[in-house]
Amino acid sequence: MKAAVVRSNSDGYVDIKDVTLRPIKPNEVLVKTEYCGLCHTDIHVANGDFGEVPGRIIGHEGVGIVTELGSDVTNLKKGDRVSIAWFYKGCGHCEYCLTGRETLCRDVQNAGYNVDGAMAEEVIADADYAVKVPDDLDPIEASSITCAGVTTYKALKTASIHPGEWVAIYGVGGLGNLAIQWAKNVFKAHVIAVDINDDKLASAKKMGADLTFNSRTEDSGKWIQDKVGGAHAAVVTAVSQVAFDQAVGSVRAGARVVAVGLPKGNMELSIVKVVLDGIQIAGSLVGTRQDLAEAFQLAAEGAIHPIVATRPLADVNDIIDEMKAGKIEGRMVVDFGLPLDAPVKKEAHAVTGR
Ligand code: 8ID
Ligand code: ZN
Repeated sequence: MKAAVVRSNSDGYVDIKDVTLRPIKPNEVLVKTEYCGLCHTDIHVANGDFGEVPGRIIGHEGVGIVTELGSDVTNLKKGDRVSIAWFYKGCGHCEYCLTGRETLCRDVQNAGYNVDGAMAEEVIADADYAVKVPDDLDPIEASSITCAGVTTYKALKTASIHPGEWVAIYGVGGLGNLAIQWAKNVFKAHVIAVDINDDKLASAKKMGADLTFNSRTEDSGKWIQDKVGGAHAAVVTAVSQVAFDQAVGSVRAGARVVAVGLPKGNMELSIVKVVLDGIQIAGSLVGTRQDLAEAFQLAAEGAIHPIVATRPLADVNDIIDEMKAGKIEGRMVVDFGLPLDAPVKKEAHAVTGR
């Protein structure tokens, strides 16, 4: 079967190779992939940003159909649609797994990083960890929710945002477009979207952002302070260190700054501001199986609609280039039903702003 694997020199791209998966274990299922979105984290992995993993199959926004069941599997059946997320499996025994913080498990396995992922025609999943996709949710949209959606849903929970408060969303990419929709439609917040690209900000408006700001040449922090007296929370999905610094500058006293994006480098924090203004800084990592089930259900009910377009697997390195250049609106999703070299189809599958 065809799979996108990290190159031996970790140059940020992948090779499409023929790969044979090992046999499934008693607790596992074999999944025929239907769709897999390309997340910016896949680029970090292909680049060796978290440690080099040559030969690893990337992909953690996977959705597909169960085709084989291990002998011990009782919770899934053939034909079920399941997701393959970055949180692939925890140990199930540690303090994190036992206290609703399973993504922090010290023995965690992550799809497309330390176990093979879903940017492939087939993928092995652990039956206890493969969250089912509701029947009434579009599987292409579901792929985006498997990482971008659940991550931003969890980040907004972490931001403890209340109805009517201002939240600044930094970065309007695959994650950010969903952060805006969750913030508006589910958390009932007022949203300021910040990006360095006007096309992304136009998209943010369509998603319902109340205010938008291009921070390419001006400091968004100061602008947000002047405009609304500072945000009650900021969620930073931008792949840029400077965005984190601006986010800290954008919030009012008592606010939360939630770090989600993974650029290299350090955040600059004024100790005096953090202490005197009581600012909370929190990292937020994807979401638990329960978070993902909630995000799927809310999306199935129409609370959010990821902006997605489908492409053939052969385009995967082009998608990487387009993502690095900031040219993608929402998410590009590989459709494994398309022939490997199908003509490029870039139009958006669903665009809904409220
Ligand atoms: O669990 C997690 N914490 C998690 C889960 C999934 C993804 C973290 N991530 C990380 C990814 O690894 C990546 O570092 O979140 C980051 C964003 O992922 P993405 O949304 O998939 O990337 P994208 O589609 O390329 O969007 C990035 C956006 O950031 C903007 C870009 O214009 C783009 O719209 N941006 C950049 I680059 N610099 C900016 C700046 N200085 C900026 N926006 C505002 N200010
Ligand atoms: Zn991701």
